[in-house]
Amino acid sequence: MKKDSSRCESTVLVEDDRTGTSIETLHRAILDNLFYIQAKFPEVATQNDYYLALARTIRDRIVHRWIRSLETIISSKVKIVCYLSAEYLPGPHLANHIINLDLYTPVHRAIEAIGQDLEALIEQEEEPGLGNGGLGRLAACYMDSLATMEIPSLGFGIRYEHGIFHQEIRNGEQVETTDNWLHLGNPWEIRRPEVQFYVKLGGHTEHYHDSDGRLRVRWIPHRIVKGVPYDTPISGYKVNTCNTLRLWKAEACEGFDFTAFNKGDYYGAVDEKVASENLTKVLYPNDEPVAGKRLRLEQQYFFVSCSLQNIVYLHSRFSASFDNFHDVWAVQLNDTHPAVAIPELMRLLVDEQLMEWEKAWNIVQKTMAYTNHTLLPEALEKWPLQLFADVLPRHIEIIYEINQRFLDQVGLRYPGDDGRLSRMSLIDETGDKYVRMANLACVGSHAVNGVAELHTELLKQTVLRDFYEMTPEKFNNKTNGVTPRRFMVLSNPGLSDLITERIGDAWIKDLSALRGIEAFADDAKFQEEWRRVKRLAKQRLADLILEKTGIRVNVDSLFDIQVKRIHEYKRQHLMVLHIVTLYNRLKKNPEAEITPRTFIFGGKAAPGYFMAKLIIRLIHAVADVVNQDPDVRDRLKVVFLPDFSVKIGQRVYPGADLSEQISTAGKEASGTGNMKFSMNGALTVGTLDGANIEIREEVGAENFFHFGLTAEQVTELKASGYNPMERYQSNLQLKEAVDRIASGFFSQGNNTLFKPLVDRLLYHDEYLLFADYPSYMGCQDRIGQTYENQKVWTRMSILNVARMGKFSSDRSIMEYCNEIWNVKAIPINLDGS
Ligand code: F58
Repeated sequence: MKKDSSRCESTVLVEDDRTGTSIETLHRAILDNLFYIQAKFPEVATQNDYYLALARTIRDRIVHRWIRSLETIISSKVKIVCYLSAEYLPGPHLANHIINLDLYTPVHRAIEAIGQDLEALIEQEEEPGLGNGGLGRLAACYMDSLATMEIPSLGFGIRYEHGIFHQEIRNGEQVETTDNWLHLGNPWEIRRPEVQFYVKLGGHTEHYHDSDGRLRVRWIPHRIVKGVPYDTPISGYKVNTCNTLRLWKAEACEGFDFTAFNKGDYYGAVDEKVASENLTKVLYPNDEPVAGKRLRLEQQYFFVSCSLQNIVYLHSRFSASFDNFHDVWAVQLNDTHPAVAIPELMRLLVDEQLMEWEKAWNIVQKTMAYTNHTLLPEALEKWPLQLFADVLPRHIEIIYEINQRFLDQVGLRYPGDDGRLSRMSLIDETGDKYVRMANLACVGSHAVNGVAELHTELLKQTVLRDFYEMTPEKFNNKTNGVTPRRFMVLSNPGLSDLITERIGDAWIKDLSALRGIEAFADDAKFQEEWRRVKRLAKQRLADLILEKTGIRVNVDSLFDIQVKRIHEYKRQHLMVLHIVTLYNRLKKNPEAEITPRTFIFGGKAAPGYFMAKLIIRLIHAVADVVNQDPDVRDRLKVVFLPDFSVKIGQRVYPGADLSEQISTAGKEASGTGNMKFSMNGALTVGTLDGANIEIREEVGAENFFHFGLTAEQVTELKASGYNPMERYQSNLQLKEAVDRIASGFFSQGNNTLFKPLVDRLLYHDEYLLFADYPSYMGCQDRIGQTYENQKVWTRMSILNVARMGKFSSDRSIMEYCNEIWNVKAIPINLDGS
């Protein structure tokens, strides 16, 4: 509050236009921003103008918290978490900040008074698609929890100008179009051109002795790129903490190369600018191996170097010496994409701070921790040695030195074990030479974690086995979690209000409190309310489906949903086999008793992943036939929701009855969609894979539809010689489903279109769809029957939500804080004390 000077005699207290939260002040501030920031007046303002004016109004109410949080971090000498991730998928910010500030009602009223609709303005925001899938979304959930739990932290990443491509469907096929998320302006970020770091690339090194006789290394780069940070506030839920997500943009060091310009070579002069800015132009969309992509390596190094230079600069400003660096900074590597942080911090400490190697290495190891997100060997990053050396000539020397010292230790520990030396080396020399990023990350970190119990166990037994045997104390599990703020409060207000009416709102920050609703699992009134809420969410999803696909669905049918990246190991095509099996049953006997179902798919395929794109094609082909066939009588509907995103997810999870989590056991590291569905009252049909196992443990086996081989059985079956053709021959339903696809029935008689997919299954079936098919069908039949009994189903749904406490990202972050980072919360005081 401040005194209104214009009415000084009466000393009336009025709210500040930038911080006040009454309806009147918000109303005034929004119109003010429309006028002064957008330079628009109501008669000509677009919906986007109103969105931007509102976003600025909300941002103003965050800034105080944001600045105080930064001041506190700097002044109070507490340990700070730095989360390094090449990807973030935060979803739209506006509604999240509004609920975090507890301003929903006054903002709603203020917007109403202006004659606008808050939901429509929220919808207007284009989300930053700065990630591919689960890994990027996890980073965003963790940033949310860090802020809500008042942990001083900084997220570092890349400000891609073009995020993940948009997916359009043309004639049943995925077509990629460029994302342009910044085109209407981004009100959340603040560019800080005064903070800039220079990143060297390419060139060579020179070794020399300085005037003190010390051996030094000079890196003479081929080029230098400037990194400029863009800061985005990450507010916590109903706390003063507001952390920073700092994303780096690459720019040319100088606007022009004046030598080239003076020679009249204007285009040559601009070339360098273009080349530099290319570094952060676009997110790599591939789920495929990225080895060989120079620009990708440059991107990784660019953001890592900017971030570490930034940290080192802050350290040098606010700490007396570098000896305690690891007591001030905890750096978490989100997969191996930022693993070049290990040699980079060595370079900064040894080459630039002139620290002794051993001392620097000790600090680096104590600072860094590494999270692994995949067991798929083809997804483990390795860089061709020559490429790596070309881009990072100094880092390859540092890696050699680390490797030599490390392999000496391995040799001492396991004398004569050459196989082990070769497997553990940071350099793969078994054929073409590569730098192995996972090995580097293990060696340079004090902690290595997987993202679900099974995943961590498998890491220890398979891809990282040698490292586990040598340093078991480094290995630990941190089961993933998701934020209940975005995935319950924000996306499912109906369910959240119903829960809060019964047990209060403490669950929003302590998800284990959801247990309180168990008591109402059989309460007829509560059950009825629960079904009403679910039906409304299904209606909202049905509206979205109609808008995006033109397909009308029956909200009383069972909504059976699989949304995630399209990948063979995730087995979207197993769900298709179920659909075709049901279709075949109806074709044989149109009167067959079946539970009406709406099958909903969503997810992007990597542009270069042929088989994933063919799966999308197949889903559309099946949908076209099944949705039109009069024999089906609308009992089955198949829908593909295009361009799946965080925003669409928020509409999908609340509307699901059944969540499909059907990866081949041992392949999905954790999964996080499984958690989002279950928190919103969907029941899961799933394999014993990733976090499914822990979800089942929590909700109770009787409230989870499990099927399929275990990870162990998968390994055994493969070892004993799996023959998919045999399975096909011996199961009539399976054979008929496969034959129907192969025959061209779904592709206007074209029997070659799906041949690659069918042949893959018949002759390889790497992901064991045919082996799991009978058990999946049996399970789905039980699911259909259970759904017929709405009382039983609702009880199971309530119990699923009640028992999801473990899967809040707050729990995961608490474990990271206590067991890896050793950091503590510090509440932020707004009055500066
Ligand atoms: C995912 N990985 C895991 N990678 O597949 C999923 O099980 C897990 O729940 C999630 O991480 C969070 O731990 C994932 O999303 C990527 O998107 C990579 C991005 C870079 C290229 C290779 C894929």
